[in-house]
Amino acid sequence: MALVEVQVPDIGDFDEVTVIELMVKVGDTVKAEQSLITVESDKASMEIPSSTAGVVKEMRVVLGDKVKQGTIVLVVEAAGATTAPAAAKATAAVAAPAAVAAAPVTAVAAGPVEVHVPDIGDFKDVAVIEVFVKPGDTIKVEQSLITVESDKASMEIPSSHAGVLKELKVKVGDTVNIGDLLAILEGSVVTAASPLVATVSTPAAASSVAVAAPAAIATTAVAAVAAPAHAPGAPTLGLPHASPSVRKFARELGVPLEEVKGQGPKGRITQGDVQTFTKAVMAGATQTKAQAAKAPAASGGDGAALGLIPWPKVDFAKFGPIERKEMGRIKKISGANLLRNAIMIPAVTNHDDADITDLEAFRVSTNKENEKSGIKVTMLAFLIKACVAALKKYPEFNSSLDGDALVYKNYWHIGFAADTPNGLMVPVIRDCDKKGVLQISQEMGELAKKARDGKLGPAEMSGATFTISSLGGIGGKYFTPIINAPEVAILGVCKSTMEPVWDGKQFVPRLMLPLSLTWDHRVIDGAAAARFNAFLGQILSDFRRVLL
Ligand code: CAO
Repeated sequence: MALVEVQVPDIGDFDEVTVIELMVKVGDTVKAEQSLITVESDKASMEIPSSTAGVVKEMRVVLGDKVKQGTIVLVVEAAGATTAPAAAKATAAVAAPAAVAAAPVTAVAAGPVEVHVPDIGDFKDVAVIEVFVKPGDTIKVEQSLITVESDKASMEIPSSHAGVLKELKVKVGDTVNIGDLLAILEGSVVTAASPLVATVSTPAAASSVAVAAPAAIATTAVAAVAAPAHAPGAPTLGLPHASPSVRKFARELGVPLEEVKGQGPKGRITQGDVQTFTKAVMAGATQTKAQAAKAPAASGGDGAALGLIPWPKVDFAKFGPIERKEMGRIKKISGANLLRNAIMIPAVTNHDDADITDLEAFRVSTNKENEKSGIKVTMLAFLIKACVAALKKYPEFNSSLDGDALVYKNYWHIGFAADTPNGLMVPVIRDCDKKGVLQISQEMGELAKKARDGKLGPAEMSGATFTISSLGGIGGKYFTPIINAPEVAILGVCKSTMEPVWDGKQFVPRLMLPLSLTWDHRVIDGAAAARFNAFLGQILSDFRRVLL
């Protein structure tokens, strides 16, 4: 079997182009005309196909290399007589539209002027993949109107005239050919001088190894010249920086390329980037903008994104007088977060009671002693200290999920839910392990006031490792708080009540505090949750244990 050197074919006027993507590697089996590398000039990107079928034995170029016609790309061990015949190469290979010198603008005309697809070389039935302009736009000579794309290259089609766009004759998805009417301009129409200089090249003589890539561009009498698309590093009007085959691949999968982060040179989007994005969407790790738009809003949305039946639409006015009020900003934001957390976290709640008889007595006496200081020691402050002790003993409750890994945090910042006129807010007290109950009580008072006054900054609401939601001052027995992602657990506290508790000999009155611990079952098991609650109960019933 013969070793064949595959060279860069005739790529028109492109002197030296940069290799920006390697699409094959040593050991790969390639077909004749399969794309091997992508090269890029300052104006265009194009794929270089193989002249022959076989197995890649040696790569002769690396990313960043400058290549030109005749540069050996790689060596293939040819699989029999599979070299593409010259004729086939001539039509299939990359036709790089020739660069054309800018024409001086001279004539001024008035009235409607038609703009047609110029000579775009061997490209037939190329798809319009982007439209840059709309009726009413003022167009300059050589301003790009649309981008067209074949399976191997893409290019922008500029306007041959200046003026105001009256009518656009194509849309995304149409296919166009040389001479097709693109647009009608009117107003002060400036015409590019004719003739423009265009390169005419003949198909390269097909040798047994080289790919003939004719840049067969005939000079057109007047007007526009196809300017290859995608200046590297400066994608035009938001067009993603990617090769035609990658964009085709993305379109086939329905991937919105503008949302894919390019990891290639100069941020270029590679096929691997599209695959990574697709995997992330399938795994639910990310959403496309369209999915996000469809996702249920704070109010519940329509549930379509979850495959649910539509949300019931009821004309409430039919049944009685109504008043419609838009929800406030905070309610909308917290609503959307709560909904996501409720749906995405496999949450379980354990309920338990803690005997806080002695602790409450201590709290009341401390407050009496400290009356003059102005700082009121709250039950919530004791709960925070008790939780820090439990979080230290059971560190997974102070962790967060990051993909398949758990991030254990060696700091203990505790959030507490605060009911404000604008809605629920969660201020965060930092480094609770280093602070005493008095300091925590004081900070909590200040933060709760700020929350109610709408003065809480984002920094004061971020970084929590665990949250406590206390309804103790209001009432209730137990509830099921929703975890504040990316935390993995939350403690709900309700109103303590005097209850008869059996001490082994008799019922005694004890002040019992209802605790509801919601935990993420992906991270925490039921037994651990029960242990956490039991430990918390022990601390609250005898706070000296915090010191242990
Ligand atoms: N059991 C019985 N009484 C309790 C109690 C409990 N667990 N916790 C507090 N109390 C009592 C206090 O003793 C105090 O009574 P006095 O006024 O007679 O002294 C009163 O309730 C107020 O308590 P506090 O000043 O200590 O305030 P707090 O710690 O209860 O609340 C804060 C502070 C910010 C948590 C609260 O104002 C708040 O916003 N709570 C609502 C939180 C919320 O909305 N959670 C739900 C989130 S999920 O939707």
